[in-house]
Amino acid sequence: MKRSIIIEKFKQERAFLVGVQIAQETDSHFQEYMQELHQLANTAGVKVMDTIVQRLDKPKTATYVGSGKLQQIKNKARPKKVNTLIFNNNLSPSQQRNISDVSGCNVVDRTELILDIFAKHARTKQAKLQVELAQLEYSYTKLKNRWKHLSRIQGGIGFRGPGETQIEVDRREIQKKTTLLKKKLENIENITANKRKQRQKLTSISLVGYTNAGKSTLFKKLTQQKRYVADKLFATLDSKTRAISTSSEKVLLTDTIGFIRNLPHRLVSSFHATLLDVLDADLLLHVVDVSHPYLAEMIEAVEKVLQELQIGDKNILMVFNKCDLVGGKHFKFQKKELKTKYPDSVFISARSGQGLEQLQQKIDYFLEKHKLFRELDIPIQMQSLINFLHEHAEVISEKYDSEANSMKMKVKISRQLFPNIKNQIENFRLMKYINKEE
Ligand SMILES: Nc1nc2c(ncn2[C@@H]2O[C@H](COP(=O)(O)OP(=O)(O)OP(=O)(O)O)[C@@H](O)[C@H]2O)c(=O)[nH]1
Ligand SMILES: [Mg+2]
Repeated sequence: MKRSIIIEKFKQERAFLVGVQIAQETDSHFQEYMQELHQLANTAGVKVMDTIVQRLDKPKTATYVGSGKLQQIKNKARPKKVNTLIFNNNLSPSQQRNISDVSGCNVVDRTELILDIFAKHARTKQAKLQVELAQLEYSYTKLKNRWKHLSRIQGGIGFRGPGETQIEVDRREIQKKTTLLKKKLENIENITANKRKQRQKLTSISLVGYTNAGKSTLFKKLTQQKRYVADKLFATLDSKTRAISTSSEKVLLTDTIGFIRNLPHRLVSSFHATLLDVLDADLLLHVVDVSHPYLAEMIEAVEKVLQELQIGDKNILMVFNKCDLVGGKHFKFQKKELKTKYPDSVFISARSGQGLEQLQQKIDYFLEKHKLFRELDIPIQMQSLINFLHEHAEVISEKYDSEANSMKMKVKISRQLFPNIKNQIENFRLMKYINKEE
């Protein structure tokens, strides 16, 4: 008995991918989207037994695919021992229930599949809470009328992970739980915000981009740090920050979660805390897989999330990655077009190292452009601040003023650093003045 339960648990889920190609969608675009769904299913550990597609003017309201097609799916599923149907779009609760009733299979939509991957890949407490919140938010909107369906099908994609125990409680319970989770996340956010504040003294750069673009590979190359890299979607959920040295100063580099097309707006907000690192950065490196046939769409998806986070106007450097995979006349033409559209872009291969020097030069150039020339008069007692400036700014000249007992320094310093330094000096002077008065 016990053994059979264990076997059941480790038995791989077998699924059909189901897609509706609507009238205005081209074949190649549809196929690419289905391929991405296939990759998502693989990442979730599901064995894809077949892909079933139907052309329609628009999806059917009741069952998404036509009723004849659904019967066909049912007939095919049984002999292949398929227990799950994964759809290329998001489904309404009633569609999900109807399809499940007819087919007898577990029905999963694209967002649920993505959330399942999130649940599997979440490592830190914060990421786990964020996934749980995202699952709750998504199930909340879909919960109505799902009881029958849920009581019959247990486990499987969409019901795994931290969210599963909450699925069967009622809406109010879910709301209560959501509020609690948000509070817990807020607490963690406060702690990370404090850490961030401490780090704020340094200029920071964040890697953003579509999932699988090569952000972690580039992070690894630039920091020489170990980082999980995989040909999987959403390999990275937790952000990671490390210091790197540029030609003139130390800066912080952060690797972040990847983005994907058509994610419900609310899910982005569940990952707000993780994305704060992105919000905070002085420069974003937008990593793009240049070998992807629909890279313009990937770029657009990332830009859309950045806009949702209201950081569309940040300094962004486009980094076209995986150049080792492309070549020939067509690429030459494409490169020219991209260069015209994004004059501030670099072409690299994070894997082979090609173009990394040019990327570093661009980063240096950006940092230089955003520096200020300032003259500072620093009380000699603030030796640690003087040392700090030697490490993190370019000291052009320094002269000891014996009368004022201070160091007169001419520095070239980053815009981020300067207000903090100025404050420190002013506070020191103020405290000295107050102490004197007393
Ligand atoms: N050929 C080639 N493959 C690359 C290059 N950079 C990354 N890859 C591969 O692309 C896949 C994804 O790389 P990651 O660095 O994990 O991508 P990511 O953007 O961090 O992905 P997520 O964390 O899932 O969002 C891996 O199989 C890498 O080995 C490159 O320059 N050339
Ligand atoms: Mg990654």
